[in-house]
Amino acid sequence: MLKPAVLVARAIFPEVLQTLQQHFEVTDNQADVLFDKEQLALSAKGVDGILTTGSERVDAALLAACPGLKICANMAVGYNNFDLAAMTSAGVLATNTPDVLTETTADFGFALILATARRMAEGEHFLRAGLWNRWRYDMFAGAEVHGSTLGILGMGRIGQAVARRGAHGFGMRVIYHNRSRLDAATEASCAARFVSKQDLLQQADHLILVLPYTAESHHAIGASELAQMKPTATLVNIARGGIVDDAALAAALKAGALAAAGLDVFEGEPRVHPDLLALSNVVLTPHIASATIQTRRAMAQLAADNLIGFLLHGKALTPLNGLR
Ligand code: 8YV
Repeated sequence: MLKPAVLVARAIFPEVLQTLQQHFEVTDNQADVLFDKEQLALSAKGVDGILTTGSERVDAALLAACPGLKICANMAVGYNNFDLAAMTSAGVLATNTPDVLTETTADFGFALILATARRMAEGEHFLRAGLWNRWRYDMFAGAEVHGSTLGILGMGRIGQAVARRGAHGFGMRVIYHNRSRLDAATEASCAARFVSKQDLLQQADHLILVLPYTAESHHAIGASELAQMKPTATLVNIARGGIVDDAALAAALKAGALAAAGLDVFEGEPRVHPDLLALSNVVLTPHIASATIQTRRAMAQLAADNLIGFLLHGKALTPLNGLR
């Protein structure tokens, strides 16, 4: 019997690629060439499935160019690179990788909160530049994390994991805002209190963004939201670029309307707004919140298992759209 054909759009763990090769005719991209739209469509022509990452956009044009396509398995929990409506109407299954990255991503979110509040990047740059010649009482004095108010915008799995760290590990008062309020038992398990977005902005000492990027969440944090925050507050974004208006954030940081920011994601990444690069009160990391070897391997394996499950047995593990 002919094996189904699969495109693995980016380099992945060799052992996961080998598993896929046992089941499928695989076109790999271990050279990790970044395909443009045309190259992606060309490479995906005739395949039954694609293992995508956040870098590959699956839209109506790609779907039209690949009429035999049955599934796109995203190696990411976020799926704003998918036009889900177009995929559903083309009868193409979409899958993502929830759960396997929750705790790891929350760890990194917390690391960014700490690094931002405690000015770790600034201190390190200062030391490396050879500027450290004495102790001083207020040198890189930052904001308290333990016992302060943690604000969480977006309270899905990762938001809840951040809340648990804040409440149980750092004795923080945790408040959150989300499209829908959590049930009482879940709220109690992460000791978090639902508040309006306005209260969240006004009360948080440290605000972390953990919501999906959609048309609705585009620039959810812009100039007017930043203006409502405490001038001593910090902002951390581990969700998606585009949720924050990066130009407005840079302006607020420059004006002292906000103390500091920790950013793992950027509008138009891998480009970073030059005004952010020019600031010292920002911690900038290259979209690595899920990046531990174990977690990235689990994400790749889950994406592969979704391809195997669906193309060989008719059932994916973590589908995003119902097809029939
Ligand atoms: C991915 C992420 O590594 O899962 C997500 O949504 O942002 C990251 O964990 C990235 O999207 C590449 O696929």
